[in-house]
Amino acid sequence: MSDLVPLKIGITCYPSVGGSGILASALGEELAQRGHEVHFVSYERPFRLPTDAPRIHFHPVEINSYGLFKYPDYTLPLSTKLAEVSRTHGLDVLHAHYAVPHATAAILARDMLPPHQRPKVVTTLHGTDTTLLGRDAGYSPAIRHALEHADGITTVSEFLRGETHRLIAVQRPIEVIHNFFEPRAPTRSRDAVRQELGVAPAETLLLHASNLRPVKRIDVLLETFSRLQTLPACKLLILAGSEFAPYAATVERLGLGDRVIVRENIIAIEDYIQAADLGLFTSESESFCLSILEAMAFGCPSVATRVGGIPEVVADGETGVLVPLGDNAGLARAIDELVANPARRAALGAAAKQRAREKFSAEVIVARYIDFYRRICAADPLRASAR
Ligand code: GMT
Repeated sequence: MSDLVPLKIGITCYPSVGGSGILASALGEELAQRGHEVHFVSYERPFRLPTDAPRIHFHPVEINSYGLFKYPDYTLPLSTKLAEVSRTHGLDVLHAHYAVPHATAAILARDMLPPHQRPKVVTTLHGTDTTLLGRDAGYSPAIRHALEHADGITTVSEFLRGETHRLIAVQRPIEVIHNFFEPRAPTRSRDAVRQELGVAPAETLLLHASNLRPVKRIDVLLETFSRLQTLPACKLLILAGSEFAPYAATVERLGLGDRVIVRENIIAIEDYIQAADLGLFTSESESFCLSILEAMAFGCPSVATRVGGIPEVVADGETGVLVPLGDNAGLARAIDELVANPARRAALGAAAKQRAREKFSAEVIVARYIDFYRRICAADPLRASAR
């Protein structure tokens, strides 16, 4: 198949707020902008997907819960829908983002079809599918089976490739294709957003963005913020991908009520990221940490725990500061030093923005995915000649 022939790509992912769904939506949008035909299949439309972009289609999965089922099943209706969309639109590739249940549903869909109608299945592992579910005896064998039967496997970091081989014992080659972030233009000015947040020009605004899952260690985030020497000059903005209410008591106990600002389920994240001066991320495990890259793209450096794939995103000491997991005093010290030294913060931020553009832009990363798709498709003469 010539490199000039546009590809027809199906993408299945979680449509909700979370790194894998955000990346999958952005990838589909970029592929369509490059002339490829993109079909999203999920139980809801991915929340960041534009509604009117050309060559982007959405196919909802209908889930029927029968009285016999104690839990509604998603994997089988998803696999059936993926097979139907593949057959109807002649898909070249089915790209599953996050192994559970998307990787299994994708190979099931492919195997339902006659050989000449079968798309190639690519699975991208994003993090907790390996680092959490890969340790779960109820999931690991099924994930391994789905990966062994995929036509291509990618992970979003070198760290995650290593963990996938170690925890899931996959014998197949795994390609590392890092995440990307292409910032949209903010809809409001930095000053207007800081005014909305009640942040004075002289104050330093710290930023944390995540879905608040336990692995993010929001307890450490709040405890670190509370022990800052520079606390009177700081505020903390939390862009929460889920309800923050479970942490409200901790905020009160630490006496942070007037310094912690929360915004839940924000779609226009760029408005708020541009308003921040410093990121703070305290995860105990992260395969990549898209939120750090989003901040870097706006020249906002981060202080973060040195875990997982984060050292592949942040050049420690050059575009941010990494601190060993468990050294909460070290996190607070690093924040204090950067709050007290705006010139160093600005230098880190400028380098962070350049690194985001040079290593993690859509231009660099989307080309990697397209090249990977074409190599996978070329490996199947039957499929290549069928078009
Ligand atoms: O736990 C989350 O952050 C959500 C999760 C997901 O899959 O939606 O994020 C994972 O995928 C992101 C996109 O590839 C990565 O940036 C995150 O580091 C990763 N999360 C973890 O590894 C904990």
